[in-house]
Formats: sequence, C-alpha cells, structure tokens
Amino acid sequence: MVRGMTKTWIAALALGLVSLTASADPAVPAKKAPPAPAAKPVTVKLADAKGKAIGTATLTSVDNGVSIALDLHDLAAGDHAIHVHQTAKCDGPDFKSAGGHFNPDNKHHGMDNKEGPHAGDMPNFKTNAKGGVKATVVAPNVSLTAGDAHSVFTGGGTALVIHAKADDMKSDPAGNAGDRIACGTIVGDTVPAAAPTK
Ligand SMILES: [Cu+2]
Ligand SMILES: [Zn+2]
Repeated sequence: MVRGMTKTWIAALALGLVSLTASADPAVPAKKAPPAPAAKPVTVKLADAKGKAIGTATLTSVDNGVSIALDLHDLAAGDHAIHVHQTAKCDGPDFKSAGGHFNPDNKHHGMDNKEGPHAGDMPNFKTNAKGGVKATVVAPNVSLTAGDAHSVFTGGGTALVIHAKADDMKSDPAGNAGDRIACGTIVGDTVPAAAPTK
C-alpha cells in the first residue's frame, strides 16, 4: 500500500515535471545561435541641404554586410545613389565635410569596377512619385562591428550620403551621381564590441 502510493506520487511528480517543461517551451522558442555577435541596429537621421529632416535609415548587421532600411520623404522622385562616406560630419549645403567614399582598402569606385568597389559603395534606390521611399539596400562591404577594418564606426564614425542622381557603379570617384542632397552621421551610441564586464 505504502509502496504503491509512493510509486503513484513519483509518477505524478514526473508527469508534472514533464508537463511543466512542455508548457514552458512555447514561451521560450529555441534560439539559433547567431554566426557572429549581433551588433545593435543603428538609426541614422538624414537631413537635406537646408537642414530639414527627410527621414531615417536603420542599419542592421546581416550575413552579407549591413542592411540599410530607408524610410525617407521629400526627395526628388527617381533613382538615387547612396554611399557610406568616410567622415562623420554632415555640414550643408554641399556635405563636402563627409569626405570621399569610405575606402579602407584603397580601391576604386563602383560595384561594377574591376578595381573596386569602395567599401562604402552599394546599389541605388528609387523614390516614388512623391519623393518618398521605404526600401532596404544592402551595403555588402561594411560592418557594424567596432574594431573591424570595414566598420562604419571607424575613425569616430562615417556618414550616409544620398545623391541627386543614380550611381553608374563604375566611374571614379563617385559614380557620376551628382550633388550630395542629404546626409546623416553614422555613430554608435554605444561601442558594440566592448560591453563592460562587471
Ligand atoms: Cu556618396
Ligand atoms: Zn565609391
């Protein structure tokens, strides 16, 4: 009798444990370990030549580079070049302060250039008839990893620059993309790779 009760209790406990574990599962979905330490997304605020806000770009680390989610307005309708420039300084109206394209490997301009591309080069994007866009462009040769040679945080940061025209993807130094019409600095609010250990 006593032995029987004990067995029943053990069985009940075991069942209880199993059901607890099972019910806990949906709340904690199995996470796949990321291939590299995931850097925090970075939001870049862009302004036009007059200093007016034209939206944001959210940079996220992806397997093939940095994904740049654009949410922009008040641009001219059509195709525009976008690059990472080397200096985190956006002084209007010409934004020359941002310097040339981010180019840690001393290459030439353009994704279709045999001697390129600059690390800061990436595909064009297109705005709608109202001059707005919600689209994602992937910059394949930069990273959000502080300390990496291709990190957008190199040398105190870089700048995201939008041009009046499309990039031809081959002409030095900047793909014949015309004026710099908008700019936003890329600076991390934290240093992603160096989390404090206490
Ligand atoms: Cu540019
Ligand atoms: Zn370039």
